[in-house]
Amino acid sequence: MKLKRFEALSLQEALQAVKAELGPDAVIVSSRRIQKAGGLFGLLSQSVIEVTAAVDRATQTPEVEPAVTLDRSLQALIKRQMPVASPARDLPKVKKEPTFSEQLQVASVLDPVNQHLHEMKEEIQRLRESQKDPELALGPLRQELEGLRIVVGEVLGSQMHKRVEGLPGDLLDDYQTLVGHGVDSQLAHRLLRSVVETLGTVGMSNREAVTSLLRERMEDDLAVSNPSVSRVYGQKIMMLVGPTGVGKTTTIAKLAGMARQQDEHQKTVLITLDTYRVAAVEQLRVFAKILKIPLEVAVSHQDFLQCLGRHQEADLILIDTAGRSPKDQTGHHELVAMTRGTLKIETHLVLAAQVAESVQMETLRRYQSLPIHKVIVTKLDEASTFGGLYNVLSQAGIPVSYLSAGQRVPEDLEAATRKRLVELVWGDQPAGVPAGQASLVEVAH
Ligand SMILES: Nc1nc2c(ncn2[C@@H]2O[C@H](COP(=O)(O)OP(=O)(O)OP(=O)(O)O)[C@@H](O)[C@H]2O)c(=O)[nH]1
Ligand SMILES: [Mg+2]
Repeated sequence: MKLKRFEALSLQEALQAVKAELGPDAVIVSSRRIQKAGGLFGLLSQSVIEVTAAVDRATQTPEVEPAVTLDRSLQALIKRQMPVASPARDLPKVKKEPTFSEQLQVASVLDPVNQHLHEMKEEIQRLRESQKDPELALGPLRQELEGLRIVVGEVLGSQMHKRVEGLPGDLLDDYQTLVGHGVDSQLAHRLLRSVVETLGTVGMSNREAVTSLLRERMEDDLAVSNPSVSRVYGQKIMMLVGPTGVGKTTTIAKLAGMARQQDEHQKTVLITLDTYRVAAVEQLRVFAKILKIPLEVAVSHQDFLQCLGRHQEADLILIDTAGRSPKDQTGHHELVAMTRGTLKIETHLVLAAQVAESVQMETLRRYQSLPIHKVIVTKLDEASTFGGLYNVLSQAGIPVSYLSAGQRVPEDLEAATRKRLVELVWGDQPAGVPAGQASLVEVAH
C-alpha cells in the first residue's frame, strides 16, 4: 500500500495529479482545504486542497474505504438534502465502491460548490463582524445556498443511480427493463444480485444462462394453483369475491363454460349472493340459461346453507358475490361469516390487472379476514405493464388460480402458470388469450 499526499488549487486538479502519479486504481483516503502560507515571509497565504490518496501496488485493489472527505458544512448540506431530493431513494444499497472516474466526476462538480461555501462562510463572518442588518444581506446568500442544495442533490442522485448501474454485464439493461415495467427497484435488484451470485463473473457472459436463471428466480417468487375442476376429485365449491366491477360474474360464467368444455357430464350449479342489485342476478341468469345450468339466489346466510345442502350431488358449485365498496363493513362481515361457517369453500379473490398496485395491496389487506385461498387476475388485456402485479403477487404469496384477458366466455380465461405471469412482466406476449374455438357465449354489455 502506498500513501501519498497531493496539494492543488482545486480538488479536480489534485485528483488529476493523483491519477497521473498513482494510476486509476488509486483511492482517495481524505481531502481537505487548508490555508497555505506563501510569498514574502509567509505573509501571503492561499487556500489549497490537500488530498491523501492510496494505491495497492500488489493487487491494484484498494484496501482502504474510499471516501471524499468534504467540508463539514457541505456534509451537513448533503445530509439535509438526501431525504428531500432522493430520485434514487428506493434504490438498493450496492456495495460497489465508486471508481476513480466517478470520484473525479463528483469532485469536478462538488469542488466549486465546496469553494463557494467557503466564500459564503467568510462572507457570513464578515457580516457578523460588521454592524449592518444581517437580514438584508442574508437573502441573496440563502438563494445561493438553495441553488447549491439543488446541484448537490442532482449530483448525488446521478451517482447513486450509477452505482446500481454498476451491475455487471447486461444486467443493467435487465434492471432498467424490469423497473421500467413497474417491478419494485429493490425486488429487481435482489433478483439480479441472486443471478450474479449463482452464475459468478464467468457465467455472467452467457446471456442465455442469465436470462433463463433470472426468469426462473422470478417464477420462484410466484405461486400458482389451479383447482382441478373435475368429478374425479369430488365436489368443488368456489366462491369469487372482490371489489366492484373486477369481473367476478363474468369469470363465474367462464369457469362454468370451461368446466362444460372439459366434461359435458359434469354437474355445475351457480349460486349468487349478489342480491344487492337486481341487474346482477339477471346478468348471471342469462349465463345460466345459455349454459343450461341451475342458478340459485341466496338472500341470507341460512338460505345459502340450504342451497349448498340441496346440491350435494353437484360436481362444481360456483358462488358469485356482490362487489362491495371498501366502506361497506356490513356486507364484508356477512361474507366473512358465510365463508367461515362452510369450511369446504375455496375463496378466490378477483383482482383486475390494470388497477394500481397500492389499491391491489389495500384490497388484499381488506379481504385477509375471509380468508383468501387463491387469486384470480382479470382484465390483463386492459393493463399495459405487469410489474406492479408481480410486486403484489410475490409479496402476498397467495397462489394465482386463473387469468382472464377479455370478455369472451369462456375462451378468455386460462389456468395461471408462473411462466405466463413472468412473460407478462417482460412484455413477451400480448396479454390477450390466443383465440381458440368459437365462443360458448358472446357477452354483450
Ligand atoms: N377487458 C376485459 N373486461 C372484462 C374482463 N372480465 C370482465 N370484464 C368486463 O368487466 C365488466 C364487469 O364485469 P362483471 O363480471 O360484471 O364484474 P363484477 O366483479 O361481477 O362486478 P360487480 O358484480 O358489480 O361487483 C363487464 O363489462 C365484463 O365484461 C376481462 O378479463 N377483460
Ligand atoms: Mg357481479
